[in-house]
Amino acid sequence: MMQEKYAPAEIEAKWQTIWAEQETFRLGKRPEAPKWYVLEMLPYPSGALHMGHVRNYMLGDVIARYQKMHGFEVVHPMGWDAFGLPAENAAIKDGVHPAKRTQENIGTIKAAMLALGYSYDWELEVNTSEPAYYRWNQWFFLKMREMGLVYRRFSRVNWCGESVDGSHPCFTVIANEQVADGCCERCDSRVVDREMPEWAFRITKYSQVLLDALDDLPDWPERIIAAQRNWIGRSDGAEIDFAVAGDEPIRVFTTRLDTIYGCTFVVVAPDSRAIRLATDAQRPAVRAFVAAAEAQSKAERTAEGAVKEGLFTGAYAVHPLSGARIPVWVANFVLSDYGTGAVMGVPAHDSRDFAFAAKFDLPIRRVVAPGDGSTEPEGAPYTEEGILMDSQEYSGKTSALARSEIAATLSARGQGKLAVTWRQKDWGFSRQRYWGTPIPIVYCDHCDPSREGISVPYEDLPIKLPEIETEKVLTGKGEPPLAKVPSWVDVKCPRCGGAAKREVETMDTFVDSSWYFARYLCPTHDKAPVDLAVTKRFLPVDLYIGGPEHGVMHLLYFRFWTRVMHELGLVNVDEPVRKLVTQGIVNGADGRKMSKRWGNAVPSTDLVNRVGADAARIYVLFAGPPERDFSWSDEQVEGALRFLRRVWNLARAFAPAEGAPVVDVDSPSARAQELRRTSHKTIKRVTEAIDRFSFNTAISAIMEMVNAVIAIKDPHQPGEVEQIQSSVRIVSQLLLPFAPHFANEIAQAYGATVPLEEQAWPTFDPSLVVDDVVPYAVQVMGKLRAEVLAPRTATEAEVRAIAEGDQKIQSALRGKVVKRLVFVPHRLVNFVV
Ligand code: ANZ
Ligand code: ZN
Repeated sequence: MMQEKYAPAEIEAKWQTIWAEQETFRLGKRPEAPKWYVLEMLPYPSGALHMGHVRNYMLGDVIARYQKMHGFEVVHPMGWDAFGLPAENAAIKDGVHPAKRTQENIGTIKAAMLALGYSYDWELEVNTSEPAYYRWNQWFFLKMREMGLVYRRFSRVNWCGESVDGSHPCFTVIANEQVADGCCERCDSRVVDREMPEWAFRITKYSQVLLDALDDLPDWPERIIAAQRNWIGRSDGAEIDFAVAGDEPIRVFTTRLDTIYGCTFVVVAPDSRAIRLATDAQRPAVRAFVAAAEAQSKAERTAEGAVKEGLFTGAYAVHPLSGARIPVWVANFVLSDYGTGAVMGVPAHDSRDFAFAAKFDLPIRRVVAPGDGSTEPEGAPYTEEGILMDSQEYSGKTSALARSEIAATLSARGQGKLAVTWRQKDWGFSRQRYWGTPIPIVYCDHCDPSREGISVPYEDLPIKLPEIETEKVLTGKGEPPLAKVPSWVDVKCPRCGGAAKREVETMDTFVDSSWYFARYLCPTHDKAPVDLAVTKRFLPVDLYIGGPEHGVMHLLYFRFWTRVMHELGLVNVDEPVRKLVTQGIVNGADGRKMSKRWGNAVPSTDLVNRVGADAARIYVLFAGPPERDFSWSDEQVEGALRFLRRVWNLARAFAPAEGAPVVDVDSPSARAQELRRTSHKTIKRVTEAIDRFSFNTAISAIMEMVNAVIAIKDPHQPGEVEQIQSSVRIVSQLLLPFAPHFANEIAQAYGATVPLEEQAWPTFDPSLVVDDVVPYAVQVMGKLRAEVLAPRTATEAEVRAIAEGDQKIQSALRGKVVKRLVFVPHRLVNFVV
């Protein structure tokens, strides 16, 4: 018996209990079945789950349940990206230990997830801040150091460390992407460049393979592929030398070797070389210029529209082909860490050089003309390729030909060669923070005077974060927090046993999220990070869902790490993810991105308490296509609840008596037949919509079907009640991925004995889904026995097959031999026996 009123709280608690007790979502129940791995980006456990998260996880949940109903062994895990800055910054403010806060937040979020009915296998749960997890980060570090993929370098980094208007700086290195307008995205403090030692992964060793493999990811969004391609940034060009009296030649990188005769100046980056190159007269000015440029962060210097500052060094270089004397300048737009840190200035053909030449009154020399003979406008650079002019023996040749011939000439003279430059840099991963994975390194003045760092032996792992007195250690001032814990810092050297010091830096949390997808598959394995026997069965991830903001860094690190794991024999795939879906942003009712910051976040618990999980789920999916942004609307939430109530009332009105058998009615009425067709068409539409990730149209198709059922107001003709019951059953199956508690409750009232997740996804009868159909009278020896519907385009054989499928015709033909068939298109068939 279904209750009179739809009561989500009761039903939802009931089914959540059943799923838990029956371990409905436990991995490993279908050892023979093909696998399907659905992964959602693991959350950072901040205060509450808001609707942006809810939608992200819903997209995965729909597919997980849908694929389970298709018979797959579904992997659907969840875990916590538990290390990181926010918990530590909060600790600096209020003294609550990050571990404590993180644990509380996880409890809150997990409860919110359970209340939403997500189909996770919680046995797979991973928490990256636990030693059982991060010890493997340390293990990877050691292995990768042996492989030559980890090294220590000095580099210019973005340092978040200058308070602005009372902001609290993060006092750590941050990535370029976390800098906005020269400030830290997290805390709004000013970001400055700092020269300091850091640990780095040699990800650039994989630049080419990571680039090439993008071609084999047809199911990734085009814009993510483009973003990765651009980030890796392979640039094909040449390096050429401009001789300088009394110094090393200046080597420049150019992609336009064909414009070399148009070079009227050379520009070097503002660093020590510029100071060295400068003439004595110019040196003080150059030194001041370099100092000023260094005070600017890289982000500021290269921002589009940034003012082009420059200064003549007083030095001259020799043009490698023409022998001309070329002035050497220093300018802020030349980066010391791209290409060779120097460029040849060709103002006639490069916009930036043009602006520079205009500002400093440098000569402009045209050497490439459009190939079609058109004249290019005066007062602007011509940046396309074309035909060379005023370029000695290369004049008249195309840009492409000239490039290869010039490269050959220069290379024969030892003055240049073809070269490739990459935008991608190695991944600096050391952070000056407490709440992260300790780097397993020890410094011993005795064994390691140059401070390369001595690797901690594997058997000493994990190097656990020390217990701390939060207020004393997490101060947000001075040295890295771990340096303030003497009992932890002071160790014995693993080589000589003498007094030594631990590395006090911790790892970037992007390390944690680079391999968690594999750890989910064997979260308690303790021989290695993961077990090949298991990863072999379940990788790659079939579907990965997350925010587009992770399109570059996380997803590149993730791809890089997978290759390293393959080399280490831990997995047997090169690419971690087959299909990637990036979701749009959920905005608050005010149209701004939903966030604590704007006070417009709707916590999922508020919504679930008000309308129930199923209505909340329907709402977030119905609001729009996954990849599109949408704005919160209370009205639409109510609409979702009203829809479920309508279905509830319908199902209750026609619920079969307990134990009532399913009956097939002989001659269903035309209305019943039409409803049957509508139901099958809906199965088809919903199935195809889910396959396309068009969950909103899937739900609207179900809504239309429900309307069609309700439209039969007084079902009294043969087969109508039965068909309505059958349609309600179909509705329950189709609703399962979207409103699983609700769907299961109805299915149970209609006789289901196991959860719908364990049942098969409904299939449709192809003959029932054709739109353009005509009724055929079916006769046996001239006597009308039945009426069937056949597609208007059906052939005689197809109509015959449909007629023979009808029960009444089957019994009329039983024991008889059909001699002939009379076929009148669009009218009748007559069996002559
Ligand atoms: C001469 C030239 C002539 C250039 C011309 C372009 C057009 P991508 O494609 O991004 O790799 N460049 C080289 N190193 C640089 C550095 N460290 N900082 C700033 N700019 C640098 O761009 C390559 C081009 O960017 C190079 O080709 C160089 O300018 C400049 F008509 O050389 B070109
Ligand atoms: Zn030592």
